[in-house]
Amino acid sequence: MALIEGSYPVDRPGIIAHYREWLPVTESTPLFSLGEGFTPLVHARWLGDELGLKQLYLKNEGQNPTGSFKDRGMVMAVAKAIEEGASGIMCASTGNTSASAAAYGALAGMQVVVLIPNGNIAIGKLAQALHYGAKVVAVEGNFDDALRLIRVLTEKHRLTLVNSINPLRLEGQKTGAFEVCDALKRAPDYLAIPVGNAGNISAYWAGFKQYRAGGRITSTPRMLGFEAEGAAAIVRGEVIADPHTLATAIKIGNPASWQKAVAARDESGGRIESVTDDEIVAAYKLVSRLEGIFVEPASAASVAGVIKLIRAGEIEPDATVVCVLTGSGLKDPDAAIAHAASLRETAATIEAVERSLGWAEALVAAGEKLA
Ligand code: AN7
Repeated sequence: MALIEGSYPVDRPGIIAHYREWLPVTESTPLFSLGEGFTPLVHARWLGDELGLKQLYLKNEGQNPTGSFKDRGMVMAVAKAIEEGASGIMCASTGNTSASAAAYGALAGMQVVVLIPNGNIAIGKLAQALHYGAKVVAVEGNFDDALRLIRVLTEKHRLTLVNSINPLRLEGQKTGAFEVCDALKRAPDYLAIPVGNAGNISAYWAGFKQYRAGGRITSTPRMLGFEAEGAAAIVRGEVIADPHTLATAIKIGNPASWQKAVAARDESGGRIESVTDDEIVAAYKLVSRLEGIFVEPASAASVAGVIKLIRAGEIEPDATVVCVLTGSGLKDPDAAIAHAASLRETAATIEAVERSLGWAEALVAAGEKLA
């Protein structure tokens, strides 16, 4: 198999090299990598105790090279684009896809063009796309408008479309399911995941089915997908013209992989439900405070959904549950600061710092007690 003429990590395989027998890889597919995949599956004891779940695991996809799960799909899509001699790639994005496309496009030496909904992507993602050197076009419209334009522009200008409607994206992303099973030595009972375009839930389901067919696992999990309430097209059964949620990554009113997600739900005996922004924020804070894992708001939808189902008695306490945490909290510092305690600003003196922490009063009170 050909190795790309260029840079790659020498100390770890990429997902293409590691899972090549399960992927559409040929002799001329470059073993192309930024070191994506092999993210931690954390046995979440503190959060599990809080929820009454002994076997709760968090798949921390924020540890991918650009800080989201998109890297698994992008490495595959870009490797195949190289193999096919493409000159450039293009996508519409709520942010993470654009960051990932820009990074892998830079590594491949390709032209990258991304369309984003103006004013509606987290600042870290925008910084990444620009910094990696993509041409970033901010359109007056939402993600669904941008995706509509991309379908036409990629045809017209013969660029490779790298949104998750490109099946190679899902091929790469299914390796997340392989890793979960490899780590647990079995399939979990439930796999909870945020849903935006519904590509990732479809990819994980494809991965579980393939691993079962290949004899690596004997059962498959129930797939639990969670949309944000203001963008819950699949739950409501209709396209949402003006979706809204603070979780901008999943602010999508017409999911591209809608039918695949419904099939994943039905074939697995699972469900697709919605969570409110308040439920997302509560889970967002809980994951960082209890487990030390900083995620972006959209990623917390999987945990918010599990909390909701546990409280409703719909998940058994002895079940093995995996929540996919899709992206890093560093992507969206504005959301993080808006939902955290406020900063304590003081003069640079011992007394001022103690006062700001409430320690001065505590010392005075202790002194009074002694007196
Ligand atoms: C952190 O970047 O759609 O259901 O354009 O960034 O497969 O769409 C991002 C989606 C979940 C939803 N969590 O995954 C994009 C984009 C995070 C995300 C999703 C996204 P899909």
